[in-house]
Amino acid sequence: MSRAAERLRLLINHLDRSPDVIKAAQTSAQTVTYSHSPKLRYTVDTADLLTPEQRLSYEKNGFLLIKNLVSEEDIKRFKQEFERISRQEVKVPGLIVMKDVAIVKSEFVPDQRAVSKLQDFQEDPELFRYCALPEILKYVECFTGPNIMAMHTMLINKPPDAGKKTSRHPMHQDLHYFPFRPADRIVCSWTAMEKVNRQNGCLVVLPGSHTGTLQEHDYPEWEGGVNKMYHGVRGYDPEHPRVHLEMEKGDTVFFHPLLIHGSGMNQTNGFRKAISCHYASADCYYISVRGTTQENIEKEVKEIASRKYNMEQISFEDTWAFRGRLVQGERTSL
Ligand SMILES: O=C(O)CCC(=O)C(=O)O
Repeated sequence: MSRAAERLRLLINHLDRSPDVIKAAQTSAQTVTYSHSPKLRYTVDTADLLTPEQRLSYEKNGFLLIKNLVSEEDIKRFKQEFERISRQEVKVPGLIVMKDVAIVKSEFVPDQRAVSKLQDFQEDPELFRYCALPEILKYVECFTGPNIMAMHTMLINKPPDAGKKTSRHPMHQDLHYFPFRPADRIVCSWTAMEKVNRQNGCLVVLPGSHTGTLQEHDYPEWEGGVNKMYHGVRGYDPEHPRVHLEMEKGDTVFFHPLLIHGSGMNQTNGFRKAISCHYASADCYYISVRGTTQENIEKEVKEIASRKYNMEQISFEDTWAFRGRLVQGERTSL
């Protein structure tokens, strides 16, 4: 047994005997505490990369923040590619270029200021390099196992809020968007492309919410308007403790698809950029969402996809199967 595995075994034995409160790995935002012994369900760290504290922290809280993971040079290249796409110098098949509702309603701005999000950049080799970075994949494998699919890609350019609070991202669970399971073998990596803090709208998470079930989601009733596809979770406990993930450029947070999270308003004059990818084990399988709370997002995605690809009949599963790309191991199922 490796030293890390041995430490983990000792730590768990210790926890099994003692109900005492212990401290978990510290995030940049705050320290989270434990009060009972965990079962290792959310991690599959076969390579023993995670320290026992990191592993237990993810099990308990549903997220893990790794500081300084992506290099300055890579982030610079992702920014440059984002700018080229925004200036329409590069055409990327399948890419969705989104604009903030407040900006759509104002005058036309022909550059990156108009773009609030790039989604589905799997056909852009420069941006897609993010999803295959070895430093990211080695952590992803701790949650998905060795066969890894990059299922969903985004570069978020949160704009300065125009006064309508539309730059907020409502609290949600990413699993709402996914017709594949098991949830525990799916993980998101989200890398800050600059310093993110409460002023420019960092991520905010509800630690431990990943141990719950998938909740009903819909558009929130916000006076200033809501961005397309930004569904919010209905009826979560507003008293649940929150963690604001303040991060430096290159810091990366990995989180579970049931973790309730969102992001605040950007109250600065600058744009807040982050790049992210949702990964799933290639051994995951598709499910039918008929009769479930996910029917509303299925309908919306199918409508967008059939307009975009000019196909009358397209299944929810197909919209995922042709966007997914293998980044490690074998494409066994998805
Ligand atoms: O980057 C953000 O502001 C939030 C991103 C997010 O949670 C999402 O797109 O699902």
